[in-house]
Amino acid sequence: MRVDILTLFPDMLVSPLEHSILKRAREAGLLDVRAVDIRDFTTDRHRQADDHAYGGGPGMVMKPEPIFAAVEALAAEAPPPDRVVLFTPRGRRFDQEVASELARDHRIVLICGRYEGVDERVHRYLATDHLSIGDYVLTGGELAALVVVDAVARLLPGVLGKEESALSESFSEPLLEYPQYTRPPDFRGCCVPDILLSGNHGAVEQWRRGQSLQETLRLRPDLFARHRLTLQDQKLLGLVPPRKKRRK
Ligand code: 6GU
Repeated sequence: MRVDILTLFPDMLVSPLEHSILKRAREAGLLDVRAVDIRDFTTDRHRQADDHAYGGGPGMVMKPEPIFAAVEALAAEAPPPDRVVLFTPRGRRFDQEVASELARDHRIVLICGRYEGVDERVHRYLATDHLSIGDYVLTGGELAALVVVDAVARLLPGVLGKEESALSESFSEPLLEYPQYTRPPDFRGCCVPDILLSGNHGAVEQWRRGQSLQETLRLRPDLFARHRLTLQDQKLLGLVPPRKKRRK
């Protein structure tokens, strides 16, 4: 998948892409992320990419011309982008479902706005999608773009190893992950649950499922409400009484 990220601060994007799984994905040719400096598409001597807002008010607004020019230059390369995403607090909330949608694309262009704003014509006539990563205000879209690239990259075929991708299955359901432990079995008196040391794989699976359900119910009742409980889930939560032994 190819991702072009348009920004006034290309250096902000470098380090997060140079570590761990994203680094490996890029080296394997599964992910091609490029930072594009919007300023390179200005035509004036001062390379001016923002200007005062018409009508007054504080802060600068990102000018439309260099952003349009950058997207048009990129769109001339094949394959054409599947979408042009503008990061804005006004956008659709990014979540796992949006990540899965984006992961099906071959090529996307991401535009990072600075928080004071982007000329409305970019919103209306250039962007095909508008995304926000949550209800808080960032200084710009760069961190949001990195969040999206990270969440999308791990869904691309081959990016996660076999063991890691098994973990990703559980996220296709809106449930929180179960608690994980590693050695030592006793750390400052806090012990790993016996069941995990038992070697009984079936019992471990059930315990994990029960923990996922309980923790989701306790910490994220909103997520829990979206989850369809199986009969097995209801039993693990103690919602179904155990079947009475039939009397002979
Ligand atoms: Cl995409 N941009 C800005 N400036 N703030 C945000 C955001 C985006 N998502 C959440 N807050």
